[in-house]
Amino acid sequence: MSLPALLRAAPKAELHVHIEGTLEPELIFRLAERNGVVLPYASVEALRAAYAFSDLQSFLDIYYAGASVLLKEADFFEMAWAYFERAAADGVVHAELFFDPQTHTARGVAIETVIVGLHHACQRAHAELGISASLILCFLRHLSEDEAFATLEEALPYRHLFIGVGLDSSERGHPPEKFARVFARCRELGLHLVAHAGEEGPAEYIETALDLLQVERIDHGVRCVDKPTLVQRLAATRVPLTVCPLSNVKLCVYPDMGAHRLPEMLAAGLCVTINSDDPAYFGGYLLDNYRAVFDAHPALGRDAAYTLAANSLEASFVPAEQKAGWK
Ligand code: ES4
Ligand code: ZN
Repeated sequence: MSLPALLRAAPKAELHVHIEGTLEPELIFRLAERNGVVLPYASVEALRAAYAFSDLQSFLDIYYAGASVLLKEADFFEMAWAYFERAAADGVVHAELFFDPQTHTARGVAIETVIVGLHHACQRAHAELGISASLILCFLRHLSEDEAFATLEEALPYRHLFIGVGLDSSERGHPPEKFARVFARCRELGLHLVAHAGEEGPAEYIETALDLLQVERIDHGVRCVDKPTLVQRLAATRVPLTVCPLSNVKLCVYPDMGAHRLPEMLAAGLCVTINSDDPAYFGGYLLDNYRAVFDAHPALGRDAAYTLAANSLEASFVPAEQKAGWK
């Protein structure tokens, strides 16, 4: 089997995808019209033309504007269903979706609307596409600890519909320790814990996410290469890193894919996984991310393809029995 065919055929898990980041411009415009939301862009083309980012914040401003069209349960369902159809075509067998409730509750959307709409899409993905899927609630780190606690409280009636919590949005200036007490509470509730760290922020944020938040995976984590002792620690403990190559290039973490440090992270024995982050904004879904990495790094071959796909299954939060079924 050729390498591109192998990349598609290998069973893969996607562990770092913001479901609001899968909203394609066409769906944004369709939902805006249906919901009577006025967008600050004249057309699909004008919106797409605005997708030129200089850093994380320049992206987040547009991403939050795009999410403003989501009002009804059916909107959340349609967005996630469109993602699952796309993921199935890429050979995704399991997906853990991030969602940002605070982006929606701030606009008066009930958290029930968000969670139930997404949950129905997860159920249908399992029934019709054979994809197992679960939800991870993310706290926006630019907001306060109190607001995170209030969001957690609102979400508790739906505790059975999400498996964990994460931390996303503007990283610099909002270190993990700001949410240490929120994460401690989530841990008591038996939730899985993850956090974005070391995307734009320093390697130290990865360490504080591990030590003070006690996260089980690091989202991005690419800045770990700045600190050899941290790389050794991550390799020894096999804490997974959910790396998002096209995102990193679009948000100027690296000047181009050839400069991405993924090959040396793999060589260091890290549990690296490949993910799409916000595929509608960054130019590709999961398989596009795999292809972009392998195209830019010809030294990566079939071994790397197997390792990356296997890492994604290993790093998922599915029960051990389900993992055994994938082997
Ligand atoms: C995000 Cl790329 C990225 N980083 C941090 N927070 C996010 N939310 C959506 N995409
Ligand atoms: Zn992300």
